[in-house]
Amino acid sequence: MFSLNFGFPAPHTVLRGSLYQLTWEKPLLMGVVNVTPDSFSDGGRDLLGNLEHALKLEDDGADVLDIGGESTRPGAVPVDVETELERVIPLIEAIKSRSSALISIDTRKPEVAQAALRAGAHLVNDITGLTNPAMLEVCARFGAPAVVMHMQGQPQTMQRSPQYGDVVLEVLEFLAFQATQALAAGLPGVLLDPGIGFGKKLEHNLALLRGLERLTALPYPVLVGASRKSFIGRLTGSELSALERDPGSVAVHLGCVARGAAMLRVHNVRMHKQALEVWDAV
Ligand code: HH2
Repeated sequence: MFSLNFGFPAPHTVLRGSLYQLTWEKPLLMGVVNVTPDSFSDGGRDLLGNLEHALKLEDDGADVLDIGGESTRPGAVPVDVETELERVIPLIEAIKSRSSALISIDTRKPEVAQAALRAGAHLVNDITGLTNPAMLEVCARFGAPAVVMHMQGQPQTMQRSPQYGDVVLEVLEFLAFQATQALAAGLPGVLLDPGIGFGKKLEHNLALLRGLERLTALPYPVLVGASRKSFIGRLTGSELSALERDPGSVAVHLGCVARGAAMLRVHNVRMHKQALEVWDAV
């Protein structure tokens, strides 16, 4: 167990769905499974390849598998509901037939969230922060908790000129408000996510990471997803490819755990698992 010196709060329940409860004594790992042809760092596998990838992430120590059928990288072209459903539902069904892993559906579309929950997903990861009332309604109806993420703008244009006064305060106020709305709508729980790289320049990402304690002081578990994001390359002053950014991702995420993060959304689960175990031990 991490000591309080690392700013790690007492164990508590991170997720409580209608049929399960995930308690948090150590930081949890959410493994990214992109069922897309155009994600910024991976994707492009067929159904069997995605199933093998998901099961490997579970084997590597993922506590939750995050299945996404639409890339939301800066400039990404949106996909329609049918396409997204065709990508994610067969995979969720295949995972359910082979494993009892907790499954998260990474979508901003209520129709996709609903079909995924019906197919057995356990929680909804909404990059639009539950701003769509239909998404709130779906989550409440299925008794599903949700990740509430902050984004300024839309993926296609969000990196053109993001503007903030006090970025930490603005993100915090948005997340706290959306969390209250979600609980009032009947969701059993939420995780808050500052949305690293979603309508944020390098300075905004850094301010949010350095000021994460202001978010983790709120009475909700916090998730951070900095894995392989481009600001990591920028910090090293070199043009690292996405796959070369794993060591920087681990460094960022350990800093987040030190500031009280409860869950990390990562591509390389194995590397993060080892880093967390060793850091815990020393
Ligand atoms: N980042 C991405 C996608 N979904 N969800 C949450 N809650 N937090 C994040 O930081 C986050 C997210 C982008 O990463 P990835 O899924 O690997 O890329 P792409 O959107 O290109 O598929």
